[in-house]
Amino acid sequence: MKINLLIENAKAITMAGEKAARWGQAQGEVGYLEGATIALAGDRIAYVGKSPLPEEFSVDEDTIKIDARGKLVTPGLIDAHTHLVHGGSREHEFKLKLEGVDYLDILAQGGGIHSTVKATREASFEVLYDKAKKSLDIMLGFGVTTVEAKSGYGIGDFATEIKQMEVAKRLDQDHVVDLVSTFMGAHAVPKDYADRPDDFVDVLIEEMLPYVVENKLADFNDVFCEEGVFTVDQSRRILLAGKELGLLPKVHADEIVQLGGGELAAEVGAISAEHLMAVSDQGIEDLAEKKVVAVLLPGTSFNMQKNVAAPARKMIEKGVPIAISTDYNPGSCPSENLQFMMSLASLMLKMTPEEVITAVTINAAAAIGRQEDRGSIEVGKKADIAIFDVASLEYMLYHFGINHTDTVIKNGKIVYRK
Ligand code: IZC
Ligand code: ZN
Repeated sequence: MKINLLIENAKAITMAGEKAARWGQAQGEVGYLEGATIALAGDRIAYVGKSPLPEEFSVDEDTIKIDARGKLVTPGLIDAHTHLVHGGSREHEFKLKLEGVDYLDILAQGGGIHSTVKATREASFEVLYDKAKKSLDIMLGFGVTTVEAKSGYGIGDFATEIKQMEVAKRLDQDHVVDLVSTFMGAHAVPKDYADRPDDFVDVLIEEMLPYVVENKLADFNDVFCEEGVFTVDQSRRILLAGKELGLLPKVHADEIVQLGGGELAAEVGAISAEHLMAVSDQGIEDLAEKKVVAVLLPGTSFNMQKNVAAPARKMIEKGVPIAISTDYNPGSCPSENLQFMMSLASLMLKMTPEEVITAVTINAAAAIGRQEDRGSIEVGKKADIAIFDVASLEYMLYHFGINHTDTVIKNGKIVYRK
């Protein structure tokens, strides 16, 4: 077999093992391989090991060689929760937040998500595409090779919702980063439905969900289950209706107010429950029992400035698999920097660096149903690899706020170099 790219002298965190999310103690057991050779053929990983490359693999003058001595090699990072495609920004809310005005109060007064809905509606396909592409380039630079992208800024205006998903679809084709699409029509109640939200739930279920499925616009269906947004009962209806059509549920659960979103995610068989800053003990028990991946977003906790963080240690103790993502969005977390979120996961959620790297690789893959072909450095998986200019994982998280990326490899090709 011909090798296109050979990484030598690597200190690698392979995450090799079962092709599934890790929980409990296993979340922190990552498996270092020192002095490793990693060989890539086409878009796949062909060999990983400590010995010299076995003879069945051929290396010639076309083979690109990377000497990774002194650097850290990991699977390409995965950002499993973003609101990538949107128009405009919300820096006008920054001052309000510093004055102590609540995120949900801004939303209730018609700002927040509604202001991004307006900006997204007014933006053309091209404008949304260019803006999202810029963000994807930034993410790639941070070592991210797969990104989940939610719609949700069209809400009542279905054409805008579709435009967002079409942009994500096009970017998945055009950009080296892979995109996984989530329909989030239930991100806020449109203003015209403010006094009859159940009618909007009917529209979502009867008109929007079938269209999304027929046109293959998304893999997942997400709901903002939150006080003043969608109730647990409304969320359940929307998630079960989507599931019946083949869209796996995801839930923005117990982000700000404890409504029972964690319990709901487990009940409807969600692939993931996101945020969980206010999750109940019962919610944690239920997520652990069903092995729903908890996608925690410490950048949002940090940016909300309320000194509340998701109870990650309790989740790990109870056996909930944890992923860490950016939540990149124009309101609660305007940052694409997953490496910063990794530091915050240690500093704010008290996760060990090993638990954190699991959370942005194999567990993040599991949160978007891609654990079979990515999230670890193993023979047969996609050749998506990040190389960081750090001697250790501890150093990477400790030296926070900067970009440690040296090289990013996607589908077996070098796509970013410092
Ligand atoms: O635009 O505010 N939490 N949805 C739920 C968001 C944050 C995104 C936003
Ligand atoms: Zn979100």
